Amino acid sequence: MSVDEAARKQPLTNIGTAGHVDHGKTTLVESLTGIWTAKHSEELKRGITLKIGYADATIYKCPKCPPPQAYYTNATAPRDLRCRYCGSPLEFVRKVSFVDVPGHEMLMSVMLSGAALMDGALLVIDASKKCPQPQTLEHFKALEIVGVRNVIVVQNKIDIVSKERALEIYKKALESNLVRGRSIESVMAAAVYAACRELKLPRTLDEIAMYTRAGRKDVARCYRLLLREASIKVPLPNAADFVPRIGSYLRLSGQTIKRAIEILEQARAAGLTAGKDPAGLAAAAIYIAALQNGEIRTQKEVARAAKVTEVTVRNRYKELVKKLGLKLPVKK
Ligand SMILES: Nc1nc2c(ncn2[C@@H]2O[C@H](COP(=O)(O)OP(=O)(O)OP(=O)(O)O)[C@@H](O)[C@H]2O)c(=O)[nH]1
Ligand SMILES: [Mg+2]
Ligand SMILES: [Zn+2]
Repeated sequence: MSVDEAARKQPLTNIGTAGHVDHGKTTLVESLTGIWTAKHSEELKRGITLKIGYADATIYKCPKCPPPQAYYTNATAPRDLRCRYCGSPLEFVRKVSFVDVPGHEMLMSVMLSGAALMDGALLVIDASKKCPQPQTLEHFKALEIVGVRNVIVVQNKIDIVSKERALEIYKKALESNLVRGRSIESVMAAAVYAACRELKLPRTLDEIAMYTRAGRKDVARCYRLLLREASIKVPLPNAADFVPRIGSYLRLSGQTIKRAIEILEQARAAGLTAGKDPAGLAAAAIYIAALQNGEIRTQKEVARAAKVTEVTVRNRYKELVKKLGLKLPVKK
């Protein structure tokens, strides 16, 4: 590497975070850099940021695609550094450092010392809360006073604005006496699952059950009751809806994601998908597509990304390969 090139690969810009406590600043930095900046034991225990955190990210750009899809970071780009949409090799843009500050009102002084280092900032706003929250305003003013002029407002948690819908479904469950004799948690989880299904958000029952003390079985039972007793209608889940999320978690190329959707389409036409868990099917299709495109991921990795068991991936995979007569590269 030449001296010029080495210098170019150093981060020259500090991008800060700002915004009310718990709105998702550290989470945003993690999704851009792959690094969870809150490392102190007290922070991990309490789940809030107490000190300034740092993480670097490299920004890449596809020379052919239009923005914003042209942009990637080292944490979001496919491993082969080719564009997910068109396959072009990505070009290095620059390296930046993120300066992640706490949002808690007691820690305003820490936020201010962080702000002194910022060239620009991301003001994070939680879409599910009323806006503006006190520290949203306070941080915004602080940035202004310190002279940070380049501020981008980022709205996140847009995936949970359907909370209202989940509550409505829960209310319906209450009215139809469904809650009697059942844990409130499993009924609530079933309502959240129903809301996700309505909105076509690919979340599995297992994923949702994970957040409750109720088991998957309980939640599943409540969900079925909910559909029947409270006559809630939800569209059937589609395996293809799960593919982009699993694929991006595994950092697969766009080509592989496209291929996986093709395989699922073939499977559907051949009548192999009815009654099968869509996340498991999507995982198997991704596993096959990745093998075919030489982007090897293990069954374990794929199972983890899809939040299904390895046995499910293996069974669905064997079935798809056999019944669709798919060709796989021979192991060397
Ligand atoms: N559903 C959902 N949850 C999110 C999102 N972003 C963050 N969260 C959750 O919100 C909570 C707080 O996230 P953090 O990233 O710790 O928030 P923060 O702004 O860094 O908090 P402080 O540093 O303590 O001010 C965590 O439980 C996150 O998992 C999102 O886009 N959607
Ligand atoms: Mg934080
Ligand atoms: Zn591209």
